[in-house]
Amino acid sequence: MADMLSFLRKVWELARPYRVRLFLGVLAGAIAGILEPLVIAAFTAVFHLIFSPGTEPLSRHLKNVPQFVQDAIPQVVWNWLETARQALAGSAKAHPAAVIGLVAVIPAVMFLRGLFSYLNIYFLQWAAIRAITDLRVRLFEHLMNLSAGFFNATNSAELMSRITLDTTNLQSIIGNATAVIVKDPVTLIGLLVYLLLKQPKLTLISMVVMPLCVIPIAVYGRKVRRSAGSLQDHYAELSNVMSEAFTGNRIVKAYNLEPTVVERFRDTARKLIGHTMRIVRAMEIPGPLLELFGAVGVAFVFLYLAFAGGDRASYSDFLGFLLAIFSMYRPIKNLSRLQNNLVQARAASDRIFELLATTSTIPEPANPKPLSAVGKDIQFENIKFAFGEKPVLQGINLTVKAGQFVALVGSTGSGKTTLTNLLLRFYDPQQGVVRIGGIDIREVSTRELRNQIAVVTQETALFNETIRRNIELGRLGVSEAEIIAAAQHAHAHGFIMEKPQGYETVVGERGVAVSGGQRQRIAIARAITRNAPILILDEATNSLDAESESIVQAALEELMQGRTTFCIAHRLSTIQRADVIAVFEQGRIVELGRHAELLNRNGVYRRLYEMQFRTEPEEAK
Ligand code: DUT
Ligand code: MG
Repeated sequence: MADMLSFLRKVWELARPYRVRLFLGVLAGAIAGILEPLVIAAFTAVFHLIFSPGTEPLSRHLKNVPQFVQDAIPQVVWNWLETARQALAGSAKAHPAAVIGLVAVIPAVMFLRGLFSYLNIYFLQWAAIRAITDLRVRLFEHLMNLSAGFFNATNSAELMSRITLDTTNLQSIIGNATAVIVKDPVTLIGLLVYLLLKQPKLTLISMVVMPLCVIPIAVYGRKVRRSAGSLQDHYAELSNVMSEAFTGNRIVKAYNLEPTVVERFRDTARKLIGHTMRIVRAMEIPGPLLELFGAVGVAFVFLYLAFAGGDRASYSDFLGFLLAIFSMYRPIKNLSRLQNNLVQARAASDRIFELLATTSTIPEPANPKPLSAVGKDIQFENIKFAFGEKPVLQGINLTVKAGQFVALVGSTGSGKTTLTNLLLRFYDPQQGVVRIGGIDIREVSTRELRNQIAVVTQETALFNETIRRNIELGRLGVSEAEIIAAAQHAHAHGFIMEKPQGYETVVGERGVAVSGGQRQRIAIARAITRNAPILILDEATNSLDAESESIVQAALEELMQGRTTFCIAHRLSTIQRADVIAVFEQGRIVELGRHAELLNRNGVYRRLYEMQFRTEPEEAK
């Protein structure tokens, strides 16, 4: 109960900016709820007037219409009703207008009820979709500010399902539930008051079995709670299967994995069946049960009338009574579903708020220091870093002078990329400090820090936009001339111009409209536009042919002028002129020095170098 309250409070926080419409929706719901018994009252009054107009005074006919409504009836209408009554008592044809007007009361009240029901839903959904959109944006924004470590550990398809599915669920449930929360209790209370005023004894008799209704509602509520949570999980899993299958579709095809993937999809999709059906049962069983209980109640009333006799109500009274009893079903049914709806909404919202509560493992400093890396040395001091239990870097000490060209070499998995990730502050080391110009990078805002760095990585990520835009993303607002200059330096201008759409070519999802090497050159152009004092090249010339490589290499060297550059390369030929070469082995720097020194040392570097020297000619054969 307490957590339900805190859930409702969170929902209220979301809806608060839209409280005016929310209030209008609630008001319309209350009016629609009050109109419900009035529809019945009008119906029975008309019924009574038509079937037994007699000579009784008008007030007798209107006895089912609540007193406050009667008081509100203006004199004109009153006179007109009286005319209608007399017309019906004599010959209806004498005053057709009055009679038609009288009968028209029923659709008129119905119209009002329908109108307010519509406004009720309309306004509430109006507020709900806006509140949920805010939540969705907030969630996305929050996720975008989480650390690289978070994205490593979390499945992207699952995140997408949270932002789309869970919030959509929350929206439809909140919209529906708020409509039920207001309108149906008002309807129910209105009807009950009406019944108790008119037929207290019969009403109580018909209600004898009502307490039993609580049982199915309570029993099914609990089941829904469990299934709703699992359902969300399975949907997330389903999007995961899909995203893997779609992004990896070439591998799927090449290895004939279609049946395997389809099988996995089928299994996951089938897991949804059980939980969905449980929710269907929970939603649909209480309704008919309630109707059954209601019918039993009405049967009791008939038994009472048959055996106890007493004051048998007139037809129209009894008709009104039955109508009111049956009108109570729908709101009761809705209220019994409301519980299930709220439970489902909570399952969805728990997951959303859980994500919103995730804090970044890369805390921003409260008073960030300004940073300009131009002309500043970079120091790694006694760095120790591990992914969970797995130690990746140990005892790293490395000082890089401003403008130096540092090469990081070493076997795969030795921690080269990780070291540059520490400089970018994708992670914080467990021990040790990274300094730029003597300032601990943890004291600088990550935004400012990353503004100082341009990166070309192993996986050259392009966005599914035009080539121009992809280059421009290096530094937003960069001029057309700079974009072209950057492309020329990256040896990309030529192939870009050969494309029919030139710079307007959309690279396609994951850059499939351009080749691997072209993609890499666009990424280099992007790094060039960034014009940052620190450069990280992680296998930047990885997928270039020998000719382009030498040209891009020349471009990169031009780019490296005056910038501090970290260059990770497997092909040692590209880094021979580095100011410092750091040789990594199992997370440690085992050798440090210039090319010639390291060769003379006869150590790891020499071994790596000779291996390449020996194998390269063989490959060429
Ligand atoms: N590692 C993880 N989780 C990650 C990234 C890496 O556990 O998110 C591990 C794998 C590896 C070690 O850290 O054993 C170092 O990885 P890094 O990417 O730094 O290796 P590298 O030197 O850049 O290897 P490569 O030359 O293959 O790029
Ligand atoms: Mg790497």
